[in-house]
Amino acid sequence: MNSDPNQRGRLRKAPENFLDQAGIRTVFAEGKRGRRDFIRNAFAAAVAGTAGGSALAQANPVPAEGGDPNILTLPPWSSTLGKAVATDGYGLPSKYEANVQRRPSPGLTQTTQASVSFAPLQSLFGIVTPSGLHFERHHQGWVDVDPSKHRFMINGMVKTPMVFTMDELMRLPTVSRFHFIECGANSGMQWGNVAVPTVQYSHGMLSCSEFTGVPLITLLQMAGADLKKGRFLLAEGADGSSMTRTIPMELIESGEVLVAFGQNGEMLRPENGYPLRLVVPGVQGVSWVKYLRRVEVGDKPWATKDEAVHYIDLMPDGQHRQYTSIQECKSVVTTPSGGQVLLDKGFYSINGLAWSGRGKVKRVDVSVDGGHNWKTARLQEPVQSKCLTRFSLDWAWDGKPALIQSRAMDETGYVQPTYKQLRDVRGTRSIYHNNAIQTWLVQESGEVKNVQLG
Ligand SMILES: Nc1nc2c(c(=O)[nH]1)N[C@H]1C(S)=C(S)[C@@H](COP(=O)(O)O)O[C@H]1N2
Ligand SMILES: [Mo]
Repeated sequence: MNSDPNQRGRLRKAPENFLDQAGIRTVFAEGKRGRRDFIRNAFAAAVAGTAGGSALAQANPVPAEGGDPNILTLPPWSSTLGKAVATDGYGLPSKYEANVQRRPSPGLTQTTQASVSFAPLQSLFGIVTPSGLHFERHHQGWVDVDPSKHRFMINGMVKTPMVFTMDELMRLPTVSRFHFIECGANSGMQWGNVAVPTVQYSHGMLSCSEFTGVPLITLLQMAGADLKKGRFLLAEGADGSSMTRTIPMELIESGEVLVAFGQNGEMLRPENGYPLRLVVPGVQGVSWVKYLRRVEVGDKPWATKDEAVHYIDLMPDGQHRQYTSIQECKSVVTTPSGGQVLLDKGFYSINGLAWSGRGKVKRVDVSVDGGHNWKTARLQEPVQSKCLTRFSLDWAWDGKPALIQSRAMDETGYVQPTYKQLRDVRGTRSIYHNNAIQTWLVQESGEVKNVQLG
């Protein structure tokens, strides 16, 4: 084992646990160039503090003497009575925001039952995805579960099999935590070098909410689960998809896995699993079983259809990698991004999202020249574990073509790979777990396009 602590951090050995059963965790060496970048980046970060000010000086508001009629004349809403309180009782966004919607991808076959719609990442601020814009992925359509009839059962290697009503569950002590959920197939179309037009379609199977629920370990203890022998848990949903996934017990013992009913301060939305879903922080979306009705404690993985046939990674040697559930460190610039147009030269706040299924985001670097030079971005506080983190960098656009990228690093020292690094290990025939660095080309016209660099 290498004794250089930096080297050790970057070339982390695959931990010998269930999630990495195949023993082929994708780990990327930064190599010598990376180390130099590291030093250069530290320098760039120091400069960015001062350089930021000069970029901002190029921001371009219209001077007040311009006599903008929108400031000189009172609009009707300033000189009339407002509307009475909303009578429908549940607030809606302004009608001027009607184009901010989740959308099914034009490139994917949609049937009424098996479908996906993507969150509009280009339109969101901060880290929370409003519940009505949360991406949706259903293997057999979403269902409208009656909470008074919904039951949650614990069986398998337990002393006392138990069945809970929603009322019984909701009386227990709860926790509320912010976590991202990302479908393992997010960015999947880009394996084949398909230039998906917008960040909504390239990265929008990603959302982040405050989830409220009971730690699953509490419920397992109530049922007297045999945690010595029962090292695995099967989670099952109540919809027609027979969604079943194996969860390793060490994740549950960490206390992070929740049996959740709350999302952003209210009950889960039907599309997101109302009235109960599993929250498995850091793990790909498919394991976050919705309409959760049963968990079973067992002593080996189940190899169900959704972990033996689907959600496996086809490697270059023709073998399949199984149980690669953790969503590795990834980031994407959401502004500017594909389909947007920069109207003028001058100041822009490049910003985007970074996340890691292994903990906190430690740092994000941004490049405007396709990865030759990097500057360290600001991270918006609080930076939370297995949660989206918003980053930003001040930028003055000179009107010339620019290649915008972000590269995230998590607290384990893992660095988000380039497409070349990713393909060297994973080949080109995968569907899942594409966490490569995204590139947006800003053209002289100001139009922003998705391009793929090695
Ligand atoms: N019961 C059930 N749970 C499910 C699914 C499903 O179809 N049925 N889809 C899974 C997949 S593939 C993903 S990515 C996430 C999506 O969660 P969301 O629709 O709340 O975004 O739910 C998972 N849980
Ligand atoms: Mo998924």
